Amino acid sequence: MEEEIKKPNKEIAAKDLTTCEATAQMLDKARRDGVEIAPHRAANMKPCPIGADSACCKHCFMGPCRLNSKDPYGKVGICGATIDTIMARNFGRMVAAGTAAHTDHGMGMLDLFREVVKGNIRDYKIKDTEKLQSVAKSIGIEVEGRTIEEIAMDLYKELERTYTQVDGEIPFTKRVPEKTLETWRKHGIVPRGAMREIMEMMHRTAMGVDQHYENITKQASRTALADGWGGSMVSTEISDILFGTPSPVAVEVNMGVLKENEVNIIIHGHEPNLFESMLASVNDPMFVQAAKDAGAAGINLVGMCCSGLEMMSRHGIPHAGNFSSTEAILVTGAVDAMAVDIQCIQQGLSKVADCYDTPFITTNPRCKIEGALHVEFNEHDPKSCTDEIVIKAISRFKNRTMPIEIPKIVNTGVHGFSHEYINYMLGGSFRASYTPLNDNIINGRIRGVAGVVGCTNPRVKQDYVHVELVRELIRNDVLVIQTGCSQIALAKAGLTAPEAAVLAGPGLREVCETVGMPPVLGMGACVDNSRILIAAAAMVREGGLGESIADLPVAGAAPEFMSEKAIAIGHYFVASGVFTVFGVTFPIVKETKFHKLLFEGLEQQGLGKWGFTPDPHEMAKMMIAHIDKKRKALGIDKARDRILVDMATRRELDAA
Ligand code: NFS
Ligand code: SF4
Repeated sequence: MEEEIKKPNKEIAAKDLTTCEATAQMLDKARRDGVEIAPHRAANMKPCPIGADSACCKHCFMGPCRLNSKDPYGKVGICGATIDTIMARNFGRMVAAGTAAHTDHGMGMLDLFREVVKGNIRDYKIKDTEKLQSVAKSIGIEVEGRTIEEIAMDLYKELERTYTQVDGEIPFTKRVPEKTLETWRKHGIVPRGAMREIMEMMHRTAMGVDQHYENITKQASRTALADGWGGSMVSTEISDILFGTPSPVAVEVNMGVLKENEVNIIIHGHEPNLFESMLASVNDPMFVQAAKDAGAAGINLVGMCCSGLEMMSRHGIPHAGNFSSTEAILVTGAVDAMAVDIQCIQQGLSKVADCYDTPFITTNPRCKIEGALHVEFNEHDPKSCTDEIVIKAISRFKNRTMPIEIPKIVNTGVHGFSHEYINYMLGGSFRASYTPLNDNIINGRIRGVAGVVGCTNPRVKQDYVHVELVRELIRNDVLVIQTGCSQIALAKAGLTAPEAAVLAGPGLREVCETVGMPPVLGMGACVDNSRILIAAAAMVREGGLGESIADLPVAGAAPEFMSEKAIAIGHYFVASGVFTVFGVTFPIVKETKFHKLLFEGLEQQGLGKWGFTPDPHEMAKMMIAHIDKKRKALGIDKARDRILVDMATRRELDAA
């Protein structure tokens, strides 16, 4: 029977679960050690087919109601809700959850900023005053002849509206290209304030409220935009102001960044403040000495997932791997402490850490995990938490009993391409601008720009879809910009190094070699997808590529997504005008009105649209076709064929 639960398949080879060699090595070791991690669990857990299609509703207890995705209009819920209503409500709630995650994080950054400006917190300070002024100016705050404190306080007050405002438009809508904003206004989807939009989304999707899929989708767009141009953007900008705007830096990535003879501390999560304080703690001479006294050569601080990406972009801190490697890395036995804050922290980590005697420490009151040690991080006294983590790590090092096996793989690449830096890199310091980028797109050297972002997911072979997709895109002269776990996948594949320019098509290669940049530009964490929005707005403003974001020859993808946050991000890109393709699975039944709305209708309204395919080559084809369609509409199309990466070239690329 199909429904029968499959027996654990012990034979599944690690190389079929991941293309990350280090993770594969640790998967094999975990198997030998009798330790179970996510890819093993995924092999033993069949996804619920009705949930996967979003054809079930549990919004009230007349149900839960399950509809048949094979015959979507054959049945309705007990209340009469149709498949379109049910799917739109589920989708809207995913957007609300993802938006809540990014905006709660962003609001936390803003709280920190306020306390720093008021002088109540002294462990952090405003590091990038230039960025402070430019962000303030971008939303109409007077900066001439005013003190940093005055500007900062005004900026705080203004940005607080992103969250709390009940009516009007959020501040960063001032950065949206005029025509895009006009389209939003026409459809009534300009966000008022994130709290209000999330609240209304939850209300409207409750039993017996909004039961028109088109109307629900409008609120989903409004909510998602409160993330992209709201919570996420505030988070990026405030983090830059407090901790510095990234500029390119060569960084080591992969599990080989762990050092057998040093105290290894991993920070995994999403908030840069914990990590910044960790950096201060590990550099404290007292702890450096304590580590030496314990027999270590030093303290080795490394990152994972998104806060790791922020730290690598700002400070060149090594990065040990993406989401699907977080449990696997503990299997090395070399991790002396793993501290986490919020988001994408798998509960399974606690058990794996236990198996390898690694202290696993939660730090945020929002995220406690059974079995983990909780050492609360308080911004008013940050070092008391981070010092304690260091002490725990040194003590574990001293008493190491576990055999250690560190995969000896390290990849070096260049990361930290903020929007500001791209401006400078292409335009030069005296004429910083997007003119060269736009020119190279118009003359066809660069065919278009693709944002490839998002998670890894144990339902698909780790990193494989990201890497195959990006290889084919750059081969076809599409410049790739990246964030999140995707960026780490490409870093491990060597594509974030300038030398990877040889893998690009002739036009993109020429541009990369002239500027000295890699064909794949890493922009940071998932909240830094807002940098991509700002870059897109700058391209429109620069001129020659249409009047709205929807006119640009650009496309986006999250090839291995797993998180609700990814759905929120996908939808704010779509609502901003970008064709966005997701892989793995798509939580919506085909051949329904709601599906048609997301995949076609929104584009007809002047927004972007969704796409789906689990296959990287098909994904590249869809994105390139879209880019070509936009080039044609702009009248800058030259006849050019899509180059398929065939087996022979692929072998060549692998050798390169
Ligand atoms: Ni983004 Fe970062 Fe990674 Fe996905 Fe999770 S770490 S916020 S959600 S899994 S990219
Ligand atoms: Fe079923 Fe309607 Fe209740 Fe949903 S809201 S569970 S479709 S009765």
